[in-house]
Amino acid sequence: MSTNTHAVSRRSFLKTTGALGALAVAAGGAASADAMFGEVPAAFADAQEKITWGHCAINCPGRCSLKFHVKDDEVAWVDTFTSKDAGFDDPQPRACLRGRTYRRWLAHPDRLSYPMKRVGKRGEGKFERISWEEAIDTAASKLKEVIDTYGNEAVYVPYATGVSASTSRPFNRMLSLVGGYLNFYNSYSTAQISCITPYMYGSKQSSGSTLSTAEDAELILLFGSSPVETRQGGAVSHYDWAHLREKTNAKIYIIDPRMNDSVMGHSDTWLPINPGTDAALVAGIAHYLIEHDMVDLDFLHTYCVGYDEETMPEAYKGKNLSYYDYIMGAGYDKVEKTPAWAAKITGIPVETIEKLAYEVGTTKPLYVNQGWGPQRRSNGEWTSWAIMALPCLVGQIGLEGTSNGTREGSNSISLSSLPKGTNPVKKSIPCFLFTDAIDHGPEMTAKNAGVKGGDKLEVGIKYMINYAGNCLTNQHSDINKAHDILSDESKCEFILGVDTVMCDSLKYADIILPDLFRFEQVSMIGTGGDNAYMIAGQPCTSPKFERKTAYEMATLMAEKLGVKDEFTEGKTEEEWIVELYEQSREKDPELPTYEQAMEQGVYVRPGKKKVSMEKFRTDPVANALDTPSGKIEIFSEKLLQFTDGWELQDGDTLAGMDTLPAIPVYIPEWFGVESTTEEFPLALTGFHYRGRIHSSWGFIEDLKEVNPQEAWINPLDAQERGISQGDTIRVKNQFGVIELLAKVTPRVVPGTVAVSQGAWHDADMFGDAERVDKGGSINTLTTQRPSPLSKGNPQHTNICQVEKVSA
Ligand SMILES: Nc1nc2c(c(=O)[nH]1)N[C@H]1C(S)=C(S)[C@@H](COP(=O)(O)OP(=O)(O)OC[C@H]3O[C@@H](n4cnc5c(=O)[nH]c(N)nc54)[C@H](O)[C@@H]3O)O[C@H]1N2
Ligand SMILES: Nc1nc2c(c(=O)[nH]1)N[C@H]1C(S)=C(S)[C@@H](COP(=O)(O)OP(=O)(O)OC[C@H]3O[C@@H](n4cnc5c(=O)[nH]c(N)nc54)[C@H](O)[C@@H]3O)O[C@H]1N2
Ligand code: SF4
Ligand SMILES: [Mo]
Repeated sequence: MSTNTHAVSRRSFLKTTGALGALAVAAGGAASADAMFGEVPAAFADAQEKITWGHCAINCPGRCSLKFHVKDDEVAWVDTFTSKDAGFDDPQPRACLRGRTYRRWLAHPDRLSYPMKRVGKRGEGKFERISWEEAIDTAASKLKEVIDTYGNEAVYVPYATGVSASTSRPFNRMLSLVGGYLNFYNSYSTAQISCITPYMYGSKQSSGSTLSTAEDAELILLFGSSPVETRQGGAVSHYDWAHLREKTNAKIYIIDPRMNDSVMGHSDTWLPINPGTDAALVAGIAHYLIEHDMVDLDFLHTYCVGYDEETMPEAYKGKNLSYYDYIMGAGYDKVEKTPAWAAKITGIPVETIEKLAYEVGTTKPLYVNQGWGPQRRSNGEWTSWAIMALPCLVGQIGLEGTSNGTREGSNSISLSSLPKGTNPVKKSIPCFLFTDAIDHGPEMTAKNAGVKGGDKLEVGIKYMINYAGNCLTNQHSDINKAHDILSDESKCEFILGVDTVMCDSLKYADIILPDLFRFEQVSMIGTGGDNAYMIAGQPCTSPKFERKTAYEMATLMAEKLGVKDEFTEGKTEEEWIVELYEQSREKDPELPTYEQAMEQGVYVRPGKKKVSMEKFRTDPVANALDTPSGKIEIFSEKLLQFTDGWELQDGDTLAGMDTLPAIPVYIPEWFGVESTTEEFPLALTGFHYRGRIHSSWGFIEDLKEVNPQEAWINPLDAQERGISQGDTIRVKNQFGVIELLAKVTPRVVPGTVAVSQGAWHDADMFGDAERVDKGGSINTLTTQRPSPLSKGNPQHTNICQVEKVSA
């Protein structure tokens, strides 16, 4: 493999000349159109083709390269970077089906083309075209009014992930210049694991070893991770996973309530587990290891705190608070965590747990990895902590072929981003609690809602700029409740929505601005898996209709608010990109020049095997972690101190405790396999689907045909309910009802239904009392109650009932 030796002849870009610059002309044409996505429209047949490069900017680690074949200033078809472009076989940031269907989105009849104002009720979706002048004027004057009335703490930019690029946060920058906005912390992706990892490993060890490291492993355990589905694209973990399996002889176990697609194509073992119970599985394994003398005591005593009495912090000695005491039944709930105990909870037979435990105890190197499914749950902080504790029990940390139990690490190219400016507002909320902050902000405190930077909120959220996100409803939880909060105009008084299509969240906007995709403007992004790469792109066509870039929109607002010069610093977006890129090159001089980068489109850098915590393993004193003890903390005193005095709800902690556990225990979920009810007797778990990235592409009919929205249900549960494959069914619970197709399959554990997240919510919110969601969005059924420690979204934790829709 070499670094960008690929020929550039097919796209020898002209020197960039702003919005319309960089056109490459090439022969070729209609015959090469991808049959799957339709013929090149007849109108283009004779036109000369130009090719431009761009990147996928959706929240998918692929960030793939897209190749636009453009005729008469219209995109005729889209494909991707291939070995022909590269001049080498791999790695190639090739786009998946979704990326290759972009033409379906960018030219869709529902694509937003003009600024609009709302003329119906919030959520009704009735809008009228207005001028840019009116749109910006309204958005700016409302902002001023809210700031004057309530202060800047009432202004908020919700979590939203539809655009990743080096200049993708212009609205935050604009707001910083007019007094600021309420911050958020956490993400919807990793709230629980990102919160717990620093307690255990310190703040600098958040990622695991690269997948390439696992080539040296003898045993590989993946907990709730599916690189083939969630790391798609030609140059990230999907690719790395496929290659790893060609190279390794290791035994691989994938532990998941669902037989995910990453299990396929290798003699892997799927261990079906009840959702939300991984910490119980780990506890059962720990018990076996202890009983059979397979625990690495040297490692635990040298590198860790809290495994047993010997390494408990002074103040906590003699109280049976160690992990060992939890496992052996001397402390906490006083239950011995035998494999038989774990079997009942996890649904995994006791012999299987014992066999797995034996293998864990005897096979080295052991590579333990977890995805983020196990942590996006009500007990996710402790689940992810327990999974991380597993390799520690057998000393499989910091050595060749091992990982630290977190998600795989990567090699990536990091680019400097548009400075967000200094936000004068210091307070911050967990992003998942924004609907609470709209509904009852002044009741939210540090101790009941994780408010940071102050003891409490003074005011609720009154003004939002929702840019490139569908998290107001569709991707947030309990859509019915979110609707009730957002549709009340006395609560959040103004919502500005910026998108490319009328997603469900945008129906709640008061003013809508139509955005250009990143491949309709100059853009750059870096990413990577085992290998690192960067993609630079030029506009594929001129801007159509009245669409503008987000940078232009924020500039217009800044101008209205009298801070244009401070906002732009006299620069166009492209000038910013050039300047930021030069900053990146100063830090990383191997990067090509800007001109080269634009010419090449794709820059690839072969990555290195990275073993997490290698230095710490070699010398734990010289390379102490930045935890309070400098060691791995299996018991965290800091967690106890931080959460002292917190208000907890029933089920947040172990029965009988009034504090949060400071070791990785199994806490039964509030809505889980141990808390189903007669009314809702099944667990309901979610996953990220290959048909969409969240809700993105969720309205593209061709993709819906390939990837229908289905509820996975085990034949045992289906039979009981008279449900057959392909039936239309209703899944319901205390929060709502969704309608979708049944996928009757042994690929999901009995007693649990699995529904992919991100389907487009489709309910009559005004006429239908039941608000049946015929789009099948799982967030009609999820709760807004946050997980106890991180205050994150526990969106995989639900219970339900399923019934066939009568004919
Ligand atoms: N139940 C459940 N819910 C979940 C999850 C789960 O596992 N289960 N996962 C959560 C996670 S991890 C995440 S990250 C969130 C993601 O939630 P979101 O950040 O809301 O992601 P998307 O649904 O992809 O929405 C992205 C929006 O950006 C728009 N967009 C795309 N390209 C552009 C562009 O160029 N410009 C503009 N202005 N807009 C654009 C799309 O049309 C879409 O409306 O969802 C969370 N929600
Ligand atoms: N195709 C596609 N790719 C994506 C996305 C997408 O929407 N679609 N979203 C992107 C984003 S923003 C993110 S954050 C990541 C999300 O990446 P992840 O969070 O890792 O993805 P999930 O599908 O939520 O979970 C991974 C697996 O965990 C399983 N799982 C759920 N609960 C449990 C549990 O309690 N125990 C165990 N052992 N397994 C469990 C699920 O069945 C699933 O197979 O993916 C990214 N990639
Ligand atoms: S959705 Fe992901 S895998 Fe598909 S083209 Fe975009 S970045 Fe690549
Ligand atoms: Mo995410």
